[in-house]
Amino acid sequence: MISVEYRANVCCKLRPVSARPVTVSLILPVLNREERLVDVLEQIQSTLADPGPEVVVVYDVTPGLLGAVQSEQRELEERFAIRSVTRLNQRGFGSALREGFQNSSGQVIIPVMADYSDDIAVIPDMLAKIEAGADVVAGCRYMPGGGIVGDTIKQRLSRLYSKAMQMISRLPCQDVSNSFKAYRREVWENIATEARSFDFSVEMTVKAAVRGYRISEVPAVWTNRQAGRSQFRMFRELSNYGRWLLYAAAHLPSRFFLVSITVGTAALALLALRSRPGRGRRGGFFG
Ligand SMILES: Nc1nc2c(ncn2[C@@H]2O[C@H](COP(=O)(O)OP(=O)(O)OP(=O)(O)O)[C@@H](O)[C@H]2O)c(=O)[nH]1
Ligand SMILES: [Mg+2]
Repeated sequence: MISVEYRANVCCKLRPVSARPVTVSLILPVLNREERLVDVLEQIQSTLADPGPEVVVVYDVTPGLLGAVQSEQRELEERFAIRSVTRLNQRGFGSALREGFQNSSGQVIIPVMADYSDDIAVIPDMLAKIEAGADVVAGCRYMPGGGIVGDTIKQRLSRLYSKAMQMISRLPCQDVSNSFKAYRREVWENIATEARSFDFSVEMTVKAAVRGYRISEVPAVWTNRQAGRSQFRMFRELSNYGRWLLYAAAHLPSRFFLVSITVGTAALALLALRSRPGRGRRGGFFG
């Protein structure tokens, strides 16, 4: 059974960064409960000017926890004027974000993790880039001013993934795997996405670049979760993330990738010719 509830409908405007204010929606995905969700909402409230952005929290809830989650929702809606979407028996980080995007109204949409890992103070910088013409602005951990607090093997693999993406494609983004990105609504409306899991933001960024949207970056510090349980399963995600590398290589190949493919293909062809039956007896291809 799938149940979707829509609660308080609040749309606010972020502090104008130019003469024409940009409306912003923050999408917070939550699997059952996140201990630090209140801290994130407090930080949003204190960092972003009054009136703040539209905040859409997308809960995926196991039926046994519905009662507890609903009372938390009522409290948070009253205290922070959030909008919450509740899905029963549904899962998936990507599908939760999609649900949130669909139920938001801001001109700029920004996924924010509910475990207090994203740097809310960076949002005005993201908006300034959008106003300067960018369509997607990535929070980047790998540029001066950015960083990771609480480095783990997963973070190192994530960095390696972003490096691999840069080597094989022309994607102008050093931190493609970070979910903390600002998207102009038009980008979301014009891109068909299919990722149901954590690779959603990679898909959005790669497809946006393929469609010619402008990608920009701002430094952001990402803090590893200090409470609760991670939902990220490394081996399950390998094929999810792998396919976007292939997609990027096919649609936005880098010069390095094209040269490597050409040289590799030529080397294989030479090897194949050398090992043709009869060649060896007559001295081989060069002999
Ligand atoms: N609605 C919904 N939210 C999810 C789902 N999976 C993860 N989330 C939320 O998405 C955010 C990121 O998930 P995490 O488990 O922290 O993933 P991660 O950041 O890669 O892992 P950590 O390194 O442990 O922080 C958190 O706010 C989760 O509650 C899901 O299936 N549905
Ligand atoms: Mg996390």
